[in-house]
Amino acid sequence: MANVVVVGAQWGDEGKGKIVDWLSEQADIVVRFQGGHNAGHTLVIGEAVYKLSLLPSGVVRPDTLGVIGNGVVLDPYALVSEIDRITAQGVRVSRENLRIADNATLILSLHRELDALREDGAPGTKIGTTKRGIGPAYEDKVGRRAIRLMDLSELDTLAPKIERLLAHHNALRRGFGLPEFSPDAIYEELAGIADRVLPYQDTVWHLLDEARRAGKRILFEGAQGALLDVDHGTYPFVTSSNTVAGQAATGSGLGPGAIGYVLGIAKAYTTRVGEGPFPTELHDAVGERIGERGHEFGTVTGRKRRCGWFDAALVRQTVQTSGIDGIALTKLDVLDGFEEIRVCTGYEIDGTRLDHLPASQGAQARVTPVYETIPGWSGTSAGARSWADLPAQAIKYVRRIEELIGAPVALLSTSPERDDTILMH
Ligand code: 2SA
Ligand code: MG
Repeated sequence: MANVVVVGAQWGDEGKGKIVDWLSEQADIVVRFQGGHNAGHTLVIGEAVYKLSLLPSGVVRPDTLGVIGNGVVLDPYALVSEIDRITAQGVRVSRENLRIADNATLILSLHRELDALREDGAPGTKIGTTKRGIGPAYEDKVGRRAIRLMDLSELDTLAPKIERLLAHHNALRRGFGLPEFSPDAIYEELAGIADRVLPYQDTVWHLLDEARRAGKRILFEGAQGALLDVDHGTYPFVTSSNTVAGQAATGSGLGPGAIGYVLGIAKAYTTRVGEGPFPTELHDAVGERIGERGHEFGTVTGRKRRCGWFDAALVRQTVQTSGIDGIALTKLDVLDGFEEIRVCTGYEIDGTRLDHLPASQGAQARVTPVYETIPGWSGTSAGARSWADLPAQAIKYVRRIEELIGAPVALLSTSPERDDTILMH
Protein backbone atom coordinates (compact mmCIF):
# COMPACT_ATOMS: atom_id res chain seq x y z
CA MET A 1 0.00 0.00 0.00
CA ALA A 2 1.31 3.45 -0.92
CA ASN A 3 0.99 6.27 1.60
CA VAL A 4 -2.58 7.41 1.11
CA VAL A 5 -4.14 10.81 1.78
CA VAL A 6 -7.88 10.76 2.37
CA VAL A 7 -9.66 14.05 1.76
CA GLY A 8 -13.28 15.07 1.56
CA ALA A 9 -14.11 16.07 -2.02
CA GLN A 10 -17.16 18.18 -1.11
CA TRP A 11 -18.08 20.23 2.01
CA GLY A 12 -17.28 17.58 4.62
CA ASP A 13 -19.40 14.73 5.96
CA GLU A 14 -18.77 12.62 2.89
CA GLY A 15 -18.35 9.51 5.02
CA LYS A 16 -14.57 9.70 5.43
CA GLY A 17 -14.79 7.89 8.76
CA LYS A 18 -15.80 4.54 7.36
CA ILE A 19 -13.22 4.68 4.58
CA VAL A 20 -10.41 5.81 6.89
CA ASP A 21 -11.37 3.03 9.26
CA TRP A 22 -11.24 0.54 6.42
CA LEU A 23 -7.82 1.77 5.25
CA SER A 24 -6.33 2.22 8.71
CA GLU A 25 -6.37 -1.53 9.18
CA GLN A 26 -3.48 -1.68 6.74
CA ALA A 27 -1.62 1.38 8.01
CA ASP A 28 1.19 1.60 10.54
CA ILE A 29 0.63 5.28 11.24
CA VAL A 30 -2.46 7.46 10.90
CA VAL A 31 -1.80 11.21 10.73
CA ARG A 32 -4.13 14.17 11.20
CA PHE A 33 -2.72 17.19 9.36
CA GLN A 34 -5.28 20.02 9.64
CA GLY A 35 -8.40 21.13 11.45
CA GLY A 36 -9.10 20.27 15.05
CA HIS A 37 -12.04 18.96 17.03
CA ASN A 38 -14.41 20.41 14.42
CA ALA A 39 -14.03 17.03 12.74
CA GLY A 40 -16.01 14.06 13.91
CA HIS A 41 -16.26 10.48 12.98
CA THR A 42 -17.39 7.18 14.27
CA LEU A 43 -15.27 4.07 14.24
CA VAL A 44 -16.79 0.64 14.56
CA ILE A 45 -14.27 -2.00 15.57
CA GLY A 46 -15.77 -5.36 16.36
CA GLU A 47 -18.54 -4.65 18.85
CA ALA A 48 -17.14 -1.33 19.99
CA VAL A 49 -18.18 2.09 18.68
CA TYR A 50 -15.75 4.98 19.16
CA LYS A 51 -16.60 8.60 18.49
CA LEU A 52 -13.46 10.53 17.70
CA SER A 53 -13.02 14.13 16.78
CA LEU A 54 -9.42 15.06 17.48
CA LEU A 55 -7.66 11.74 17.88
CA PRO A 56 -6.48 10.04 14.69
CA SER A 57 -8.30 6.77 14.19
CA GLY A 58 -5.03 4.83 14.54
CA VAL A 59 -5.17 5.35 18.29
CA VAL A 60 -7.91 2.80 18.86
CA ARG A 61 -6.30 0.09 16.71
CA PRO A 62 -3.72 -2.23 18.16
CA ASP A 63 -0.24 -1.72 16.72
CA THR A 64 -1.16 1.51 14.96
CA LEU A 65 0.32 4.86 15.92
CA GLY A 66 -1.88 7.95 15.83
CA VAL A 67 -0.11 11.22 15.07
CA ILE A 68 -1.43 14.76 15.41
CA GLY A 69 0.63 16.92 13.07
CA ASN A 70 1.68 20.54 13.29
CA GLY A 71 -1.13 21.60 10.95
CA VAL A 72 -3.77 20.74 13.55
CA VAL A 73 -5.08 23.23 16.11
CA LEU A 74 -5.24 21.43 19.42
CA ASP A 75 -7.63 22.16 22.26
CA PRO A 76 -5.78 20.45 25.11
CA TYR A 77 -8.91 20.17 27.28
CA ALA A 78 -10.89 18.63 24.42
CA LEU A 79 -8.01 16.22 23.79
CA VAL A 80 -7.90 15.09 27.41
CA SER A 81 -11.65 14.58 27.61
CA GLU A 82 -11.57 12.54 24.41
CA ILE A 83 -8.70 10.46 25.79
CA ASP A 84 -10.64 9.95 29.05
CA ARG A 85 -13.70 8.91 27.09
CA ILE A 86 -11.96 6.22 25.06
CA THR A 87 -9.94 5.11 28.08
CA ALA A 88 -13.26 4.41 29.78
CA GLN A 89 -14.06 2.24 26.76
CA GLY A 90 -10.96 0.18 27.43
CA VAL A 91 -8.44 1.74 25.03
CA ARG A 92 -5.08 2.52 26.59
CA VAL A 93 -3.70 5.81 25.31
CA SER A 94 0.00 6.40 25.86
CA ARG A 95 3.10 7.49 24.01
CA GLU A 96 3.01 4.03 22.48
CA ASN A 97 0.01 4.90 20.33
CA LEU A 98 -0.22 8.71 20.30
CA ARG A 99 2.25 11.45 19.42
CA ILE A 100 1.54 15.14 18.98
CA ALA A 101 3.70 17.63 17.12
CA ASP A 102 5.48 19.91 19.59
CA ASN A 103 4.90 22.79 17.17
CA ALA A 104 1.11 22.35 17.01
CA THR A 105 -0.92 25.47 17.89
CA LEU A 106 -3.15 25.37 20.95
CA ILE A 107 -6.81 26.38 21.07
CA LEU A 108 -7.59 28.21 24.31
CA SER A 109 -10.92 29.11 25.89
CA LEU A 110 -10.52 32.67 24.59
CA HIS A 111 -10.61 31.30 21.04
CA ARG A 112 -13.84 29.45 21.71
CA GLU A 113 -15.40 32.55 23.25
CA LEU A 114 -14.38 34.73 20.33
CA ASP A 115 -15.70 32.20 17.80
CA ALA A 116 -19.07 32.16 19.59
CA LEU A 117 -19.19 35.96 19.98
CA ARG A 118 -18.78 36.44 16.25
CA GLU A 119 -21.28 33.75 15.39
CA ASP A 120 -23.92 34.87 17.84
CA GLY A 121 -23.79 38.58 17.64
CA ALA A 122 -21.28 40.61 15.74
CA PRO A 123 -23.05 41.72 12.52
CA GLY A 124 -21.81 40.39 9.21
CA THR A 125 -19.52 37.78 10.72
CA LYS A 126 -21.68 34.66 10.76
CA ILE A 127 -20.13 31.71 8.93
CA GLY A 128 -22.00 28.92 10.69
CA THR A 129 -18.86 27.62 12.41
CA THR A 130 -18.72 24.77 14.89
CA LYS A 131 -17.80 27.34 17.62
CA ARG A 132 -14.81 25.28 18.67
CA GLY A 133 -12.37 28.19 18.38
CA ILE A 134 -10.78 26.80 15.22
CA GLY A 135 -10.69 30.04 13.20
CA PRO A 136 -9.41 32.32 16.00
CA ALA A 137 -6.65 29.82 16.85
CA TYR A 138 -5.44 29.71 13.24
CA GLU A 139 -5.56 33.51 13.16
CA ASP A 140 -3.20 33.64 16.11
CA LYS A 141 -0.90 31.08 14.52
CA VAL A 142 -0.56 33.12 11.35
CA GLY A 143 -0.43 36.31 13.42
CA ARG A 144 2.65 34.90 15.20
CA ARG A 145 1.22 35.18 18.69
CA ALA A 146 -0.06 31.65 19.30
CA ILE A 147 0.85 29.45 22.25
CA ARG A 148 2.12 26.11 20.98
CA LEU A 149 2.30 22.72 22.62
CA MET A 150 6.03 22.96 23.35
CA ASP A 151 5.44 26.20 25.26
CA LEU A 152 3.75 24.14 27.99
CA SER A 153 7.08 22.54 28.80
CA GLU A 154 8.58 25.96 29.53
CA LEU A 155 6.01 27.37 31.93
CA ASP A 156 8.49 29.91 33.27
CA THR A 157 8.69 31.53 29.83
CA LEU A 158 4.94 31.79 29.30
CA ALA A 159 4.43 35.31 30.68
CA PRO A 160 5.72 37.29 27.66
CA LYS A 161 3.92 34.93 25.28
CA ILE A 162 0.64 35.46 27.11
CA GLU A 163 1.25 39.20 27.12
CA ARG A 164 1.71 39.22 23.34
CA LEU A 165 -1.43 37.14 22.89
CA LEU A 166 -3.51 39.36 25.15
CA ALA A 167 -2.31 42.59 23.55
CA HIS A 168 -4.36 41.40 20.58
CA HIS A 169 -7.27 39.72 22.33
CA ASN A 170 -7.89 42.37 24.95
CA ALA A 171 -8.13 44.99 22.22
CA LEU A 172 -10.90 42.89 20.69
CA ARG A 173 -12.56 42.49 24.09
CA ARG A 174 -12.64 46.23 24.54
CA GLY A 175 -14.22 46.48 21.10
CA PHE A 176 -16.98 44.12 22.21
CA GLY A 177 -17.38 46.10 25.45
CA LEU A 178 -16.35 43.06 27.47
CA PRO A 179 -13.96 42.76 30.43
CA GLU A 180 -10.34 42.00 29.55
CA PHE A 181 -8.75 38.62 30.10
CA SER A 182 -6.26 38.38 32.92
CA PRO A 183 -2.85 36.92 32.18
CA ASP A 184 -3.10 34.85 35.35
CA ALA A 185 -6.26 33.11 34.20
CA ILE A 186 -4.64 32.16 30.88
CA TYR A 187 -1.55 30.94 32.74
CA GLU A 188 -3.69 28.78 35.04
CA GLU A 189 -5.59 27.36 32.11
CA LEU A 190 -2.34 26.28 30.42
CA ALA A 191 -0.48 25.15 33.53
CA GLY A 192 -3.53 23.17 34.63
CA ILE A 193 -3.43 20.84 31.62
CA ALA A 194 0.28 20.72 30.73
CA ASP A 195 0.99 17.45 32.55
CA ARG A 196 -1.80 15.66 30.71
CA VAL A 197 -0.69 16.53 27.17
CA LEU A 198 3.08 16.88 27.35
CA PRO A 199 3.71 13.13 27.52
CA TYR A 200 2.62 12.87 23.88
CA GLN A 201 4.71 15.66 22.44
CA ASP A 202 7.30 14.74 19.86
CA THR A 203 9.30 15.99 16.89
CA VAL A 204 6.71 14.63 14.52
CA TRP A 205 8.36 15.54 11.22
CA HIS A 206 11.41 13.60 12.32
CA LEU A 207 9.45 10.59 13.49
CA LEU A 208 7.53 10.49 10.20
CA ASP A 209 10.67 10.82 8.14
CA GLU A 210 12.21 7.84 9.91
CA ALA A 211 9.01 5.84 9.56
CA ARG A 212 8.85 6.59 5.87
CA ARG A 213 12.45 5.51 5.34
CA ALA A 214 11.74 2.30 7.23
CA GLY A 215 8.92 1.53 4.79
CA LYS A 216 6.09 2.09 7.27
CA ARG A 217 2.68 2.70 5.73
CA ILE A 218 1.30 6.15 6.52
CA LEU A 219 -2.33 7.12 6.17
CA PHE A 220 -3.15 10.83 6.20
CA GLU A 221 -6.61 11.50 7.56
CA GLY A 222 -8.16 14.70 6.24
CA ALA A 223 -11.02 16.46 8.00
CA GLN A 224 -13.79 18.63 6.51
CA GLY A 225 -13.74 18.86 2.72
CA ALA A 226 -11.85 20.49 -0.14
CA LEU A 227 -14.61 23.06 -0.69
CA LEU A 228 -14.07 24.29 2.88
CA ASP A 229 -10.38 24.96 2.10
CA VAL A 230 -9.36 28.47 3.12
CA ASP A 231 -7.77 29.08 -0.32
CA HIS A 232 -9.70 26.86 -2.70
CA GLY A 233 -13.09 26.72 -1.01
CA THR A 234 -16.14 28.95 -1.04
CA TYR A 235 -14.40 31.79 0.80
CA PRO A 236 -15.29 33.29 3.26
CA PHE A 237 -17.66 30.40 4.05
CA VAL A 238 -14.82 28.00 4.72
CA THR A 239 -12.89 26.58 7.63
CA SER A 240 -9.61 28.26 8.53
CA SER A 241 -7.21 25.57 7.34
CA ASN A 242 -6.12 24.14 4.03
CA THR A 243 -8.13 20.98 3.57
CA VAL A 244 -6.77 19.99 0.14
CA ALA A 245 -4.41 17.03 -0.11
CA GLY A 246 -1.24 19.13 -0.39
CA GLN A 247 -1.73 20.09 3.24
CA ALA A 248 -0.91 16.52 4.26
CA ALA A 249 2.73 17.39 3.56
CA THR A 250 2.76 20.86 5.14
CA GLY A 251 0.67 19.85 8.11
CA SER A 252 2.88 16.90 9.04
CA GLY A 253 6.35 18.02 8.00
CA LEU A 254 6.85 15.38 5.32
CA GLY A 255 7.74 16.37 1.77
CA PRO A 256 5.08 16.04 -0.96
CA GLY A 257 6.93 13.05 -2.42
CA ALA A 258 5.77 10.99 0.56
CA ILE A 259 2.24 10.96 -0.78
CA GLY A 260 1.55 8.00 -3.02
CA TYR A 261 -2.18 8.12 -3.65
CA VAL A 262 -4.90 10.70 -3.01
CA LEU A 263 -8.32 9.25 -2.29
CA GLY A 264 -11.19 11.73 -2.41
CA ILE A 265 -14.42 10.87 -0.64
CA ALA A 266 -17.65 12.07 -2.25
CA LYS A 267 -21.28 11.44 -1.50
CA ALA A 268 -23.52 10.44 -4.40
CA TYR A 269 -25.33 13.75 -3.77
CA THR A 270 -24.22 16.93 -2.00
CA THR A 271 -24.61 18.30 1.53
CA ARG A 272 -23.38 21.31 3.39
CA VAL A 273 -23.67 22.59 6.98
CA GLY A 274 -23.37 26.23 7.85
CA GLU A 275 -23.74 29.26 5.62
CA GLY A 276 -22.41 29.80 2.11
CA PRO A 277 -23.12 29.15 -1.56
CA PHE A 278 -24.47 25.77 -2.63
CA PRO A 279 -25.56 25.89 -6.29
CA THR A 280 -27.38 22.54 -6.39
CA GLU A 281 -29.18 22.94 -3.06
CA LEU A 282 -32.77 21.70 -3.08
CA HIS A 283 -35.37 23.63 -1.10
CA ASP A 284 -38.17 21.21 -1.92
CA ALA A 285 -39.54 17.78 -1.05
CA VAL A 286 -36.73 16.10 -2.96
CA GLY A 287 -34.14 17.79 -0.74
CA GLU A 288 -36.13 16.78 2.34
CA ARG A 289 -36.28 13.21 1.11
CA ILE A 290 -32.53 13.03 0.55
CA GLY A 291 -31.91 14.47 4.03
CA GLU A 292 -34.26 11.99 5.69
CA ARG A 293 -33.01 8.96 3.82
CA GLY A 294 -29.38 9.97 4.32
CA HIS A 295 -29.80 10.91 8.03
CA GLU A 296 -28.17 14.23 7.27
CA PHE A 297 -27.46 15.70 10.67
CA GLY A 298 -23.98 16.89 11.73
CA THR A 299 -21.97 14.63 14.03
CA VAL A 300 -20.23 17.50 15.84
CA THR A 301 -23.00 20.03 16.31
CA GLY A 302 -26.11 18.02 15.41
CA ARG A 303 -27.15 20.63 12.85
CA LYS A 304 -29.41 19.67 9.97
CA ARG A 305 -27.44 19.52 6.74
CA ARG A 306 -28.55 21.27 3.57
CA CYS A 307 -29.02 18.75 0.72
CA GLY A 308 -28.85 18.87 -3.07
CA TRP A 309 -27.93 17.03 -6.24
CA PHE A 310 -24.43 15.78 -7.03
CA ASP A 311 -22.36 18.66 -8.32
CA ALA A 312 -19.91 17.13 -10.78
CA ALA A 313 -18.43 20.52 -11.67
CA LEU A 314 -17.42 21.09 -8.05
CA VAL A 315 -16.05 17.59 -7.54
CA ARG A 316 -14.12 17.90 -10.82
CA GLN A 317 -12.63 21.06 -9.35
CA THR A 318 -11.61 19.30 -6.12
CA VAL A 319 -10.20 16.38 -8.12
CA GLN A 320 -7.92 18.98 -9.67
CA THR A 321 -7.02 21.07 -6.60
CA SER A 322 -6.27 17.96 -4.52
CA GLY A 323 -4.77 15.83 -7.28
CA ILE A 324 -7.29 13.10 -6.50
CA ASP A 325 -6.31 9.73 -8.00
CA GLY A 326 -9.55 7.97 -7.20
CA ILE A 327 -12.89 8.60 -5.52
CA ALA A 328 -14.70 6.63 -2.87
CA LEU A 329 -18.35 7.23 -3.63
CA THR A 330 -20.60 6.90 -0.59
CA LYS A 331 -24.33 6.73 0.15
CA LEU A 332 -25.41 5.73 -3.33
CA ASP A 333 -28.27 3.80 -1.71
CA VAL A 334 -29.86 7.08 -0.57
CA LEU A 335 -30.78 7.66 -4.23
CA ASP A 336 -32.51 4.28 -4.55
CA GLY A 337 -36.07 4.66 -5.78
CA PHE A 338 -35.80 8.15 -7.28
CA GLU A 339 -37.47 8.34 -10.68
CA GLU A 340 -34.88 10.72 -12.01
CA ILE A 341 -31.62 11.99 -10.70
CA ARG A 342 -29.96 15.22 -11.68
CA VAL A 343 -26.27 15.96 -11.90
CA CYS A 344 -24.76 19.41 -12.23
CA THR A 345 -22.24 19.54 -15.07
CA GLY A 346 -21.39 23.26 -15.01
CA TYR A 347 -22.90 26.68 -14.38
CA GLU A 348 -24.37 29.62 -16.14
CA ILE A 349 -23.85 33.22 -15.19
CA ASP A 350 -25.20 36.17 -17.18
CA GLY A 351 -25.71 33.92 -20.20
CA THR A 352 -22.17 32.53 -20.10
CA ARG A 353 -21.34 28.85 -19.53
CA LEU A 354 -18.70 28.01 -16.92
CA ASP A 355 -17.08 24.65 -16.27
CA HIS A 356 -16.04 25.61 -12.73
CA LEU A 357 -17.23 27.68 -9.79
CA PRO A 358 -15.71 31.17 -10.01
CA ALA A 359 -13.72 32.40 -7.00
CA SER A 360 -15.67 35.59 -6.41
CA GLN A 361 -18.23 35.55 -3.63
CA GLY A 362 -20.72 37.56 -5.69
CA ALA A 363 -20.44 35.26 -8.70
CA GLN A 364 -20.69 32.15 -6.52
CA ALA A 365 -24.00 33.40 -5.18
CA ARG A 366 -25.35 34.12 -8.66
CA VAL A 367 -24.42 31.05 -10.73
CA THR A 368 -27.20 28.74 -11.79
CA PRO A 369 -26.41 25.07 -12.22
CA VAL A 370 -26.66 23.36 -15.59
CA TYR A 371 -28.16 19.92 -15.09
CA GLU A 372 -28.12 16.62 -16.85
CA THR A 373 -31.02 14.34 -15.99
CA ILE A 374 -30.36 10.65 -15.55
CA PRO A 375 -33.08 8.02 -15.07
CA GLY A 376 -33.15 6.55 -11.57
CA TRP A 377 -33.43 2.89 -10.61
CA SER A 378 -36.15 0.95 -8.87
CA GLY A 379 -33.98 -1.82 -7.42
CA THR A 380 -31.87 -1.40 -4.33
CA SER A 381 -28.16 -0.69 -4.13
CA ALA A 382 -28.12 -0.74 -0.32
CA GLY A 383 -25.75 -3.35 1.02
CA ALA A 384 -24.45 -4.35 -2.43
CA ARG A 385 -21.06 -6.02 -2.15
CA SER A 386 -20.24 -6.50 -5.79
CA TRP A 387 -20.88 -4.92 -9.15
CA ALA A 388 -23.34 -7.70 -9.93
CA ASP A 389 -25.52 -6.71 -6.97
CA LEU A 390 -26.08 -3.21 -8.32
CA PRO A 391 -29.05 -2.14 -10.47
CA ALA A 392 -27.83 -1.55 -14.05
CA GLN A 393 -28.96 2.05 -13.96
CA ALA A 394 -27.02 2.69 -10.74
CA ILE A 395 -23.87 1.51 -12.52
CA LYS A 396 -24.62 3.93 -15.33
CA TYR A 397 -24.92 6.74 -12.81
CA VAL A 398 -21.53 5.89 -11.31
CA ARG A 399 -19.92 5.66 -14.76
CA ARG A 400 -21.35 9.01 -15.76
CA ILE A 401 -19.99 10.60 -12.59
CA GLU A 402 -16.53 9.23 -13.39
CA GLU A 403 -16.64 10.80 -16.84
CA LEU A 404 -17.79 14.14 -15.54
CA ILE A 405 -15.31 14.47 -12.67
CA GLY A 406 -12.32 13.08 -14.52
CA ALA A 407 -11.39 10.48 -11.91
CA PRO A 408 -12.26 6.82 -11.40
CA VAL A 409 -14.59 5.67 -8.66
CA ALA A 410 -12.17 3.35 -6.89
CA LEU A 411 -14.47 2.38 -4.03
CA LEU A 412 -18.21 2.31 -3.70
CA SER A 413 -19.72 2.28 -0.25
CA THR A 414 -23.29 1.03 -0.11
CA SER A 415 -24.08 1.20 3.61
CA PRO A 416 -22.41 2.24 6.89
CA GLU A 417 -21.31 -1.40 7.38
CA ARG A 418 -17.65 -1.92 6.78
CA ASP A 419 -18.13 -4.92 4.49
CA ASP A 420 -20.61 -3.15 2.25
CA THR A 421 -17.81 -1.68 0.18
CA ILE A 422 -17.11 -2.52 -3.45
CA LEU A 423 -13.56 -2.24 -4.76
CA MET A 424 -13.99 -1.07 -8.32
CA HIS A 425 -10.62 -0.97 -9.99
P1 2SA B 1 -15.13 26.02 11.67
O1 2SA B 1 -15.73 25.61 12.99
O2 2SA B 1 -14.42 27.34 11.77
O3 2SA B 1 -14.28 24.95 11.07
O4 2SA B 1 -16.38 26.25 10.69
C1 2SA B 1 -16.20 26.86 9.44
C2 2SA B 1 -17.05 26.20 8.37
O5 2SA B 1 -16.61 24.86 8.20
C3 2SA B 1 -17.70 23.99 8.39
N1 2SA B 1 -17.25 22.75 9.02
C4 2SA B 1 -17.73 21.54 8.72
N2 2SA B 1 -18.63 21.16 7.79
C5 2SA B 1 -18.90 19.85 7.73
N3 2SA B 1 -18.35 18.89 8.53
C6 2SA B 1 -17.46 19.27 9.47
N4 2SA B 1 -16.94 18.38 10.29
C7 2SA B 1 -17.32 17.02 10.06
C8 2SA B 1 -18.45 16.56 10.93
C9 2SA B 1 -16.16 16.18 10.15
C10 2SA B 1 -15.66 15.81 8.81
O6 2SA B 1 -19.04 17.35 11.65
O7 2SA B 1 -18.81 15.38 10.79
O8 2SA B 1 -16.43 15.57 7.88
O9 2SA B 1 -14.46 15.68 8.76
C11 2SA B 1 -17.09 20.62 9.58
N5 2SA B 1 -16.23 21.30 10.37
C12 2SA B 1 -16.33 22.60 10.01
C13 2SA B 1 -18.66 24.73 9.27
O10 2SA B 1 -19.98 24.23 9.16
C14 2SA B 1 -18.53 26.13 8.72
O11 2SA B 1 -19.27 26.24 7.53
MG1 MG C 1 -18.41 13.92 9.43
